[in-house]
Amino acid sequence: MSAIGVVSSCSHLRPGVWLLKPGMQKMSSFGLHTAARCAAKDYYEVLVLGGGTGGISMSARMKRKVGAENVAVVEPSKTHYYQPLWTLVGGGAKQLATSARPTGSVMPKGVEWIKSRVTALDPDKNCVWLENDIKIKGLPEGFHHPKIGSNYSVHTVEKTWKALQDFKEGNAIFTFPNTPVKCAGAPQKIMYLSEAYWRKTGKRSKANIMFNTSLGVIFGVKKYADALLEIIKERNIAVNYRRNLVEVRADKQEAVFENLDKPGVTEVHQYEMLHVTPPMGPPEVLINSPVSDEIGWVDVDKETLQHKKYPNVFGIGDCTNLPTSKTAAAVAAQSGVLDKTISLVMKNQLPTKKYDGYTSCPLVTGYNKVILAEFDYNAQPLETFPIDQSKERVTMYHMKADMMPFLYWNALLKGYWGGPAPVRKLMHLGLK
Ligand code: UQ1
Repeated sequence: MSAIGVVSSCSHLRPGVWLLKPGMQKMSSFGLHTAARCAAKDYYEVLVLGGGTGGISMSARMKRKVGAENVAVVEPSKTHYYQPLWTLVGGGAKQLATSARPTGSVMPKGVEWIKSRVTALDPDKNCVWLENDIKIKGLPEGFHHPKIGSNYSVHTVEKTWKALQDFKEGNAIFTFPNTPVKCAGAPQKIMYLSEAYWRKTGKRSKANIMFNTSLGVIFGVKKYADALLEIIKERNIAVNYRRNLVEVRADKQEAVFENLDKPGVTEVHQYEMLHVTPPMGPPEVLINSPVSDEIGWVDVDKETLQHKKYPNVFGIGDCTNLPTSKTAAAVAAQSGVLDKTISLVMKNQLPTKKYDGYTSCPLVTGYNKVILAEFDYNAQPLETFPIDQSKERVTMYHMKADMMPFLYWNALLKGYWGGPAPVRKLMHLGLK
């Protein structure tokens, strides 16, 4: 019996129910599950779990009591069955189809249908957890077809280069998902490289380049966003905001995007090349873990990196809920702070050194050009060099392509690179 109509409290003494969506999948891999799609709200006065007989009839009753906008039903099945008829179907007296109706058609009008599955209940906190089973339809299988790649997985990064070289004529689409990602600049860096490559090989006029992003802005720091928008204009690239990739039909070279401002409304684009940035999130082991926040990120103090509840636990890197962009440069700066924090905690002292959220994104805008974005928790530029880093520069390209790998292998991994703060101080004569 799938029809379990569990109805939460709707009295004024107890609050309603929160929906939690661990949602995404671990950073930088495809497959398994994601939660690209979310419910319209994450809180309902009445939440009905299961859209069977009990669930649907109770949602109709609760709609009359508290109003449709305050009721939601969690039900993964697309079809609702009138099961009593199955006696006759089994006996050959009725066709199975006569017992079936689309779930959407039995949902009371105005009540939200959350197309997901409940994985855990937390009645003490009035929370339910939803499954992360909404992946990009058609992936990762679609990667077996040519014309599609992703720089975000070791299995697909070389497919990007192949698709780029094989490009003949048509749409080149670059995506940004509806989740946090590792290095938020990377989804557009490959677009600028592609544009430059097609210019170099005489194919630029054959390419209609599109950046379809779930976000409402091109980049979170205004100084660099302004510079990028100039480049986008100059290079004749189309940006479509609030567009989330929900399906890839690789055999037909079609990509389907949902308009996040009009849930349920989709657009289909034919592509000659598609670069996918997959939805990302915390690793499975951290979801619902005692060290994690509601989403599944390790819950640490944003300045000391010490766990908020367990003083002998610390966090660094992509798995944490530090509200900054997830990059290797951020890890470098965090490693310096965390070293100090742990040293003091080991001596039973309080941590003193504070992480300012420093992160850096070398925005590759061509085969010899980089805008070196560096910023802090407040999305304010925090630049190492005393020059305008929002300009495209050849020197910064060499720093990214030639110097950074050396610094990474020989200094950061060996624990000798805690980020560029000392260089910045020197460059700014101690003023920054
Ligand atoms: C950095 O520290 C770092 O970590 C090694 C990176 O990752 C590869 C970077 O991309 C950048 C830009 C920095 C910052 C370093 C300087 C010298 C600005």
